[in-house]
Amino acid sequence: MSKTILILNGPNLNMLGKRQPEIYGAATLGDVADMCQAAASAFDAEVVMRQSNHEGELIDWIQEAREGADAIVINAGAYSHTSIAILDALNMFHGPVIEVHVSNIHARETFRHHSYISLRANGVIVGCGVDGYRFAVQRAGSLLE
Ligand code: CA2
Repeated sequence: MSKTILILNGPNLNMLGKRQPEIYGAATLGDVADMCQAAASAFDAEVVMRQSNHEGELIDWIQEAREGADAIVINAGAYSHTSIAILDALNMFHGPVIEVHVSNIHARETFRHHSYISLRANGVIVGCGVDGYRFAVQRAGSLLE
């Protein structure tokens, strides 16, 4: 049966491809969705791409994923560094969780070096640009096989 990979994006990631291309590149979130769907098709999975600037909405989607998704790829943006609530929600999800950061958070300000999401993540991909989303989808697919 076909698998569903939920790709969640946190605050400001709707600006991908529209601002600060020197840090985040030129691809939009729509481009990322297309790239990820192409990668997921190789193992008969579909991706569902979501973005929210609101912590509670991200938590609602993670809770819903308990019924509707097999794996989660998440770039929680700045909430990665602050949100115990998103970590708690991810801890209630049973499938693979892969964390992505477009930029290399370890080469940036010290407040970006720690991620609460990493405590739950089965894998973490940082600093690979938007290709990191594709790598994350491929890893989620491998873990689901
Ligand atoms: O590198 C990443 O993917 C981040 O999760 C991006 C977050 C940042 O707070 C994290 O520390 C690292 C910021 C997202 C802002 O996204 C933008 C994209 C394009 C233009 C402006 C902002």
